[in-house]
Amino acid sequence: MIVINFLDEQAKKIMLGNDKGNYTVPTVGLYPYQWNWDSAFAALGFATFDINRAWIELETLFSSQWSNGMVPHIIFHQSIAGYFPGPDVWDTNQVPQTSGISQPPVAASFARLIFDKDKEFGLDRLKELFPKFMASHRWFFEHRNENGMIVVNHPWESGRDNAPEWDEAMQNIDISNVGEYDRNDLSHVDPHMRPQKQDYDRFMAIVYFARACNWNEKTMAKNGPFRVADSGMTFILLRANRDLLEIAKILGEDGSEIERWIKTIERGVEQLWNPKIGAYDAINIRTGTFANSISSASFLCWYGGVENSTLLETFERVIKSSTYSVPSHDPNSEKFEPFRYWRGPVWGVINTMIGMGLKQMGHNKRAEKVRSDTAVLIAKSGFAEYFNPIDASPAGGRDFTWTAAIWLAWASPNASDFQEILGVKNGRD
Ligand code: 9WN
Repeated sequence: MIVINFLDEQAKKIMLGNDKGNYTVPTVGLYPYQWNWDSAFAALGFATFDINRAWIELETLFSSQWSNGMVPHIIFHQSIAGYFPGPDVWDTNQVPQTSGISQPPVAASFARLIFDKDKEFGLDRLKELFPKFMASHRWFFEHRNENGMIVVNHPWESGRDNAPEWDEAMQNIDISNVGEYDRNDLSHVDPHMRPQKQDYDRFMAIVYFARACNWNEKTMAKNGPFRVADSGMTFILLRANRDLLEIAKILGEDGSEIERWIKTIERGVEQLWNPKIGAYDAINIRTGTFANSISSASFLCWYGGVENSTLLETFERVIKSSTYSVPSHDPNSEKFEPFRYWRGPVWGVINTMIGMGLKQMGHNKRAEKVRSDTAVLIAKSGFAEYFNPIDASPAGGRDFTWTAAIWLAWASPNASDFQEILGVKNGRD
């Protein structure tokens, strides 16, 4: 218990250390700005000890929403030397400056949880945010919807930068005009834990294409160098819509548009099922081909409220191949790299969503394994950005906001509040 209380205190300290007043940076140095889904996780963490600060985090995030509804993936509140690509590279003409793509929309789901913690306090805050959540989800349906599958225009948009899901689509990107650039990430983190130059050249080629067409969504959808349907994004938006519908009911708002969105994705998601690998997969929209990649994004299906017994078998197999759950890529695949960013390591935030989903679908034992593995990783190796799934070593940035946040809200044995809100009473297993 002493260790747990110590870790609770550490987690709070990290969050407060990364707190810039009305937003939180993911970690000092490596990521000096506000990131979209990091902030939503931060809000969940703040809600365990400062509910007002939790709402402020979401409000700051949505104050940079574009007029078309998009919530950008990075908000450059102040100019800080040392992050590449910085605001001048994105050149999106926003105030404050922002990147030009989005990130997984977890905000509405977490706002619902934060509201449930203190309904009286949160009601006005939720009311103010509701139209902004609607505009953000509508943007996804207008600009990232391919037949009910949700696509990403850049691997960064998925939040899983260099996952093997993107390899095939990335290969086709022309990098002849990318030229030289200086990456700052490699001065903060060991290069063998980060995406490689071949990935970064392609990341930049997509940014330069989008910048050249002035971030025009129609042009990017039609001719952009990268457009891939992502099971992670699709399940996260499905879940976010279910939560938004509940929020609409709480506020007495019309939920019919949200109901239509839910039906659209429920149909769309079936196309992402790849029987060859027994998992939900990514599809390159340009070529129609599956990535043939079993990744932790597939296991977000329960979080999206979708049941699949074959996937449970795949999940069991993947979990058995790894000391700690849930590796971001199948350890049995030749592409598995236990230290390289999204090609194998465990991420606490993905585990949180997988654990929440498993629990809500009644898979209590599996949910508890994912939670306790996450807790052990943090207890052994601290609040790292991510972890080696075989030997638990810490990787990437340290003193990471979202790892601290999910510890407080979900992984810590003391995190009973959210576990009760999230849990189902009568699990099947
Ligand atoms: C690019 C901040 C972000 C996370 C992403 C993670 C990583 C950035 C990077 O860090 O991406 O957006 O420079 O690698 O992949 O999920 O939001 O923590």
